[in-house]
Amino acid sequence: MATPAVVRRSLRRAGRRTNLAILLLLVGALLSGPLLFAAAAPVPATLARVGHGLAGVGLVVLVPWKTVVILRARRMRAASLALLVLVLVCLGSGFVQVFGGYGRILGVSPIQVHVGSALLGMVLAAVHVVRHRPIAVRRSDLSRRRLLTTGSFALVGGTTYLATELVGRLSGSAAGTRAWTGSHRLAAAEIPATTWLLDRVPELDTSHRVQLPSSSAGVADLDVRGTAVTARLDCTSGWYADATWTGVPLSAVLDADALGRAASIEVRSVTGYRRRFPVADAERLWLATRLEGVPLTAGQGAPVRLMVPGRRGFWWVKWVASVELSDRPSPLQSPFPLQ
Ligand SMILES: Nc1nc2c(c(=O)[nH]1)N[C@H]1C(S)=C(S)[C@@H](COP(=O)(O)O)O[C@H]1N2
Ligand SMILES: [Mo]
Repeated sequence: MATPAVVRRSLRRAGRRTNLAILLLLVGALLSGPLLFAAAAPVPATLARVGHGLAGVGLVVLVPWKTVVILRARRMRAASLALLVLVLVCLGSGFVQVFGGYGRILGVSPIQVHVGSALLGMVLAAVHVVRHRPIAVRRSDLSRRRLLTTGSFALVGGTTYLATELVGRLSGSAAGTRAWTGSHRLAAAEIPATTWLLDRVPELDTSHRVQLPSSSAGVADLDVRGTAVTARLDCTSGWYADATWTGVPLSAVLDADALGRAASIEVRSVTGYRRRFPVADAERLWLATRLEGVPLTAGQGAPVRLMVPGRRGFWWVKWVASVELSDRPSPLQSPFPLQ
């Protein structure tokens, strides 16, 4: 197919504005990615997911223009080449995640490759931007003519995004049945033992007790008192599962007065992994001992884990050691776990 004259002309002018657009799209991707990881509710998740998808598709649309820019350069630094490879790996793994469904190759999921390459690429991109002539932003970039050009790119990007979603649906690929967050569905029985980063599965038995502010709760007791609750566990590694858990809400094991005086609830794992919640969440935080009526396996957090309907998987602290009340507000923590 012959390249239309308007595209050929535009390709010849590839340069500063191409780089500026790529920089903006990368920043957009780096902001929307973590937002998508944090989001659980339909509206924020959809906004973050579509924004992230548009940034990715936008980068793909600009590939011919950036290719012209790269080919024009006299030489390519090793760091720039590494950055190029990382961006391509990042984009590629993103598309594999969307279309491929949940799976692991050699123990790694597409999302792990996606985030890993994004984090490394971020460092190299910063070096790249600093080393090269700064990308000047000109007043003329906002002229009517430029805005028309930018608008046509946005239109092509948006259309390509919609076409990609449509192909995903019509082709019957896994892309068509994703949740708002983009995660793929697994049956309750398929829930994989997952850790955020480096945590190890500890071996605990049912004599384990959960330390509370001024007492402790035995696992057998929690198990007897537990009621069945259906919730969605949606892991940032790209899968979700709707399942029935058996648990006791923290509001039933914490002293109401003490709860009223505290600013947050900190749930800590025997591994040191921890998350802090607002006190108002006490009735929505469950100490769970069973999944689908069966006692938890070690990988699932046995003998007791947190179950948090409405929050992404990394909030569901496994192998709970203690529940503490604190006067530190809950936002005062790393937005994502560190271990
Ligand atoms: N102690 C501890 N709890 C944890 C994690 C962890 O690494 N350590 N990973 C979290 C993440 S990221 C998810 S998605 C869920 C996974 O639960 P599962 O192993 O039952 O699938 O556990 C959460 N609880
Ligand atoms: Mo997760």
